Amino acid sequence: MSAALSLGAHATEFRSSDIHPDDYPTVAAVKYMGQVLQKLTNGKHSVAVFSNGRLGSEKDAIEQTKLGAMAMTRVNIAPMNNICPATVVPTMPFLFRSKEHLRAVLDGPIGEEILKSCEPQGFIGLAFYDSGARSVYSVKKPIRTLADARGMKVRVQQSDLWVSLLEAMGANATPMPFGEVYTALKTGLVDAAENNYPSYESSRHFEVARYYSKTEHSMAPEMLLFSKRVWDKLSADEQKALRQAARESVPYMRRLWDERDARSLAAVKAAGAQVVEVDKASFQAAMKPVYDKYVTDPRLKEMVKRIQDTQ
Ligand code: BDP
Repeated sequence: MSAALSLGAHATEFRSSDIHPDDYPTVAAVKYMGQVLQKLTNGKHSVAVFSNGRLGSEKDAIEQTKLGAMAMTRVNIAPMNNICPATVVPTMPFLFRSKEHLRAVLDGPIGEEILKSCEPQGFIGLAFYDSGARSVYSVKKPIRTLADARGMKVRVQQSDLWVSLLEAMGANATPMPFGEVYTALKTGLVDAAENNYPSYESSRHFEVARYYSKTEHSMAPEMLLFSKRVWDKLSADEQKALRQAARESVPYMRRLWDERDARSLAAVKAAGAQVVEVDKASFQAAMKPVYDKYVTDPRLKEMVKRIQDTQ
């Protein structure tokens, strides 16, 4: 399969992948982006979203996008951490004070800078999407303090930074693709995982891991990436239309996100999941080694400072 399906004389359909189901805000946002693109290009270009991980894990999708076998992919920022150094910054634990803080930073010059920094690696960063705050959820016992996390086997995304982050909590981090987590929780391969409410709900992880402990340790956002190989073959007008369509999909996604976040929380609670308050300060205090290891480059240090200074 090629990245873009030719639809006659000039029209193309760009293929994009997502591990989430069709009704998830990220999938809906990329579909919306496709509709805007179609309007902007008078029907010449469109987007086909392959949801539910039909085109593979996020790591695979990133590889396919880099090669130009796929035009686009929507992934969490985590699997980009090992590829594009500046992406570690918005992943850092307890960096953002709130959703509003995160949005203000990603909408501004810092967001632009991070998206642009992925270009040398073969990716045109089109947009950031919301992903809420991630918290740890466990099968056997709730986590209330840092001591409770000690020795727990916790699934993390495929990123060295994420391994370090959970190790800083005293846990044993096990990286694996999202699609394998339900079974891993069920069979006891891991004791816990971590995610936002919508993913905890849509993946049905809440059925197995009933204790959702509000660590809110990272607000690692989602990214929409376009293949530079495919991009370089497009005209300046086409590139402009793609950027505009992606930009317009951001507020649309945020509306869906806010709504879904609340709905997912209500749904997991109704299904018997226990949302547990934690001693957040103990977790926050344990994160210094993660900053010491991943934010060493002076430019990244400065970026962290600029984020903290953003109102
Ligand atoms: C979800 C992200 C998705 C990641 C997943 C994960 O939306 O992109 O693949 O977490 O934990 O929140 O792997």
